[in-house]
Amino acid sequence: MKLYSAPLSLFARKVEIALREKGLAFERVMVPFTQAAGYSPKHPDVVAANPKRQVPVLIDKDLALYDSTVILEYLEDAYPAPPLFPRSPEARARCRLLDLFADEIMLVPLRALMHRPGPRPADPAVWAVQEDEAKKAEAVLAGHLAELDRRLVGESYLCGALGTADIAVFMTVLYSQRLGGPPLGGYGALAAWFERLMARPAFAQVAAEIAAADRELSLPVEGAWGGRA
Ligand SMILES: N[C@@H](CCC(=O)N[C@@H](CS)C(=O)NCC(=O)O)C(=O)O
Repeated sequence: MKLYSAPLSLFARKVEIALREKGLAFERVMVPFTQAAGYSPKHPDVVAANPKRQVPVLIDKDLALYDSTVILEYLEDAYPAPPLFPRSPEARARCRLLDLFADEIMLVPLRALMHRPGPRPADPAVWAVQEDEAKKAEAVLAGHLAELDRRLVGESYLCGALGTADIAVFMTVLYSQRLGGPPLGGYGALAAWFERLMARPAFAQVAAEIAAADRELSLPVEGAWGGRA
């Protein structure tokens, strides 16, 4: 298998965790990324395989797939052991909703923090407007973290056993932390879940590689990791 990923791609890193949790070998191709130019120029293989021109792209034999959620569902169908979804249709559907919650609901306020590691705009007024929006987004994220915390009280994982919902939500919680979102200190069950995942090599490797990529590519973010960055 070949995975087109990128150093700071939330969605491609989600696929990396799933591949490693399933014990699947893969060749990783890192596409170019800089904070100033983003994903430009696009990798030609990604453009050829994905009409959205985005990573992740996974090639398995003659199958070319894009979109992290579609890829994770394919991996589960094609390589069912160890499972990353529960068995019953109802439980599977609940887990898919959590994946969607991470990728589409939490992503909205997260996007409003994404200017922080990038180059400062020449006009300070532009930064001030971005930070106004970011402060509003932080309040929304705090609500999402509180909801996740409530769900995790008395639970080790979001869907019973470790699965794709944990992977997707882990990535958004990690990004919230690296972008100076609300510290996890106020959310005991969520913080314990985050540490539980960080103890797993697949999650720890992604977190360490993202931290290394930030040191190379990004400006320091004030308040990242609850001020411990
Ligand atoms: N819904 C897609 C989102 C993919 C996505 O946003 N990829 C970003 C990197 S994290 C990208 O390639 N952005 C470049 C662009 O949109 O031009 C997924 O789950 O894979």
